[in-house]
Amino acid sequence: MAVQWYPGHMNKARREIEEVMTQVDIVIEVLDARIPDSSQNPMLTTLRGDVPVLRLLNKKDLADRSRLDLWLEHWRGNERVLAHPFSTVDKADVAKISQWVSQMVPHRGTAEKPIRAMIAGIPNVGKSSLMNALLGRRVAKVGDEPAVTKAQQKLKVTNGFQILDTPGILWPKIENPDASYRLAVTGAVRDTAIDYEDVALVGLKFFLSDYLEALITRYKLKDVTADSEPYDVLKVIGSKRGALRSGGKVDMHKSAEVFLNDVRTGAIGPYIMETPAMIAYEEQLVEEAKAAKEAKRLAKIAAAVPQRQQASNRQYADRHRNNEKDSD
Ligand SMILES: Nc1nc2c(ncn2[C@@H]2O[C@H](COP(=O)(O)OP(=O)(O)OP(=O)(O)O)[C@@H](O)[C@H]2O)c(=O)[nH]1
Ligand SMILES: [Mg+2]
Repeated sequence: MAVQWYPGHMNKARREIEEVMTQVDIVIEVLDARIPDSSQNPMLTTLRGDVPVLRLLNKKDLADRSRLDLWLEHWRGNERVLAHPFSTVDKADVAKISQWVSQMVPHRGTAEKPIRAMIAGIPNVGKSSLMNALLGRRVAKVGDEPAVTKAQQKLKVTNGFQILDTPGILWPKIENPDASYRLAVTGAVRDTAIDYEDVALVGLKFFLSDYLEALITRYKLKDVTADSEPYDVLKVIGSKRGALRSGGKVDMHKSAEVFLNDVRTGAIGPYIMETPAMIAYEEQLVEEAKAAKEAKRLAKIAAAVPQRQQASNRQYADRHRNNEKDSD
């Protein structure tokens, strides 16, 4: 699946972040609480070096609290990582940020030595909403468009706490195809090459296995179990919600739109698409696939050696014959 991040974009973002990292004391990494792993940027950890990170699991209003706790537990113990469930519309959460950053950067926080923070995250996680909420005014445009790059300036949150005026926009994980689908289901990445209907079917398969009751309740489904075919269920949802073509047949594309819209706005109920155990398993599969590919490449080289040897033997024999002819 092609999530549209071009090498040029990545290199530019990487250079910018590398440069900025020398001027900041803490990174505020905004994640989508519904995909705590897939909404991370794999490069950020490397670029960050020793700079501590405050991970805000944003959109907690859409997330399932019990799975959120698994992630908090998973990250606990890393002294350079502090993670909290978060919502940019929860005033109490926004008010706690100063305290959280002070906890991570205790040696700064005065007017002379303010804590300098950078907000970073993949598209659509809520970086602009966070900046606006922190400053109590509209400094960044909320929506789908990436921020316009301009000269970096610091904005004052309090006397001892500053944030950079442009958040670092990073690319999501794209190595794992399952992660790409989850980014598409939650709406973190909208313009993908994959078919809308496919995204809806992946989402539906997930709700059937992990949140069956919520799904049944939302659409008043009958005779649907975890083993039901997602395609059949999507058809039922479409017919119930009036996603019909002229003639009364279910329009599967419209059904997919209806369903995905419900998933993205949280109308089915709070959910989280990944757990630490599941990610560990997927990472293992990705590693195995990489290892298998490498083994295949090496086998091909090994197989090519005898061929090369044979070819050089033939060349040698030909040369030998020609030499014999010449000396005749
Ligand atoms: N449900 C919910 N939605 C939120 C929350 N915070 C932000 N959003 C929504 O998420 C969407 C994206 O928010 P932005 O602040 O524009 O995200 P961004 O990270 O700046 O996006 P880019 O500039 O594209 O990188 C908007 O529709 C926000 O209203 C939250 O806590 N809960
Ligand atoms: Mg933004």
